Amino acid sequence: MRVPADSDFTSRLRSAAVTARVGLWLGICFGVAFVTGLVSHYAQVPDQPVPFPTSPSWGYRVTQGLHVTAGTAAVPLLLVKLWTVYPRLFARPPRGARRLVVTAAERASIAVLVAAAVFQLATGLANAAQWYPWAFSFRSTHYAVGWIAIGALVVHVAVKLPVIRRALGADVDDTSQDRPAATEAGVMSRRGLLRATWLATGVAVLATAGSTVPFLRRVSVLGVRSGDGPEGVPVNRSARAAGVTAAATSPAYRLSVVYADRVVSLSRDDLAAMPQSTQSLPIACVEGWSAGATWTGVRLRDLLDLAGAPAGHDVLVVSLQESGAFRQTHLQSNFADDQRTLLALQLHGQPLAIDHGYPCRLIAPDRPGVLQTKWVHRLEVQA
Ligand SMILES: Nc1nc2c(c(=O)[nH]1)N[C@H]1C(S)=C(S)[C@@H](COP(=O)(O)O)O[C@H]1N2
Ligand SMILES: [Mo]
Repeated sequence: MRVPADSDFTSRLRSAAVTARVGLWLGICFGVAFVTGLVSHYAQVPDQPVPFPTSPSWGYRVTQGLHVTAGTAAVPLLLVKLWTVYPRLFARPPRGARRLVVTAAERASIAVLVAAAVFQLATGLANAAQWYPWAFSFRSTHYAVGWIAIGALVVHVAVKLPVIRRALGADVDDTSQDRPAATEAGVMSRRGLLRATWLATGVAVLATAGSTVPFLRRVSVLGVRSGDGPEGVPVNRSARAAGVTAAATSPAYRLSVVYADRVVSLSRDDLAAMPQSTQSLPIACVEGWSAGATWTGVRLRDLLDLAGAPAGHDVLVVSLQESGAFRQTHLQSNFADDQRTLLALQLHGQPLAIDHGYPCRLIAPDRPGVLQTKWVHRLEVQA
């Protein structure tokens, strides 16, 4: 088999005019995904120099919905963009040592960009589909590679800025920046290709956005877990998967609230006998789905008061679950002291289903779903 040469690619569709237009939207998607990704990462850092805010309660729902939607939209854009530029892979290396070094450096930076971009979209999509075919920690790896991708993107845009500006400033059918080999009309017009690209992007967005935008739910064929679960709220990990069914339904269940050497022990009936508060707070999973819900239960602050804990302390929230990354979470003091933060006993006016965290679960405003601990067993006020 013969390796193709740059001159084998003759379609005028593979032009900077198309690449720059698709690239602009791809850059916007990566920018949005990067910024919202930083937010999501920071929200999950236990020790926050600047406390993550508890308001608006739907903030994380919006930023994480945007994150997953922007990543999904980037998939068709990246595919089209790579298609328009890949003949360059087969371009002959230039003559002369200096130009060779410059070209090699440019190629290497593009290799890093493409590898990082493909890695981010592939791992992000797999995560949104709750498929973890790898051994590394998703969050720290996706975060680290996010920096590499955005760094390589900034370098790439800076290097290509003259070409991008000329391409975006001229008509889409302008051929002044085309490769010399691109001399033939493509299978469709450039406008047609762009329209098809925007359409594919729109379909990708609609197919996933319904996991977080309720009225799109019916069109979101690819949306994961959009509404199946007791009370119409999706379930991420079931009680059976977490191995807590027996402990959660046992009459011996007690909640312990621990502050210094004080321990307060409460049954579910004790919790139900305390003053109850009802709050509308969404569950917003890092995987992109979210759902608004109405919770009723005991204010976390009231429980901390029972143990004599003053305001301003972080709380370790420990579940009945014996293993797994989310068996316990760190609740920052501003969340612990917020009047809307509950140890919920009910969802939509019904006793919590076991898959939603019976006997009781944490629900706090503007908090990533992964930290809304279910089947709570102990609250340990930190020193
Ligand atoms: N103990 C425990 N709590 C947990 C989890 C878990 O695995 N174990 N999963 C979390 C995740 S990832 C999400 S998105 C929410 C989902 O809550 P739901 O299943 O009630 O919708 O629960 C959180 N609470
Ligand atoms: Mo989640």
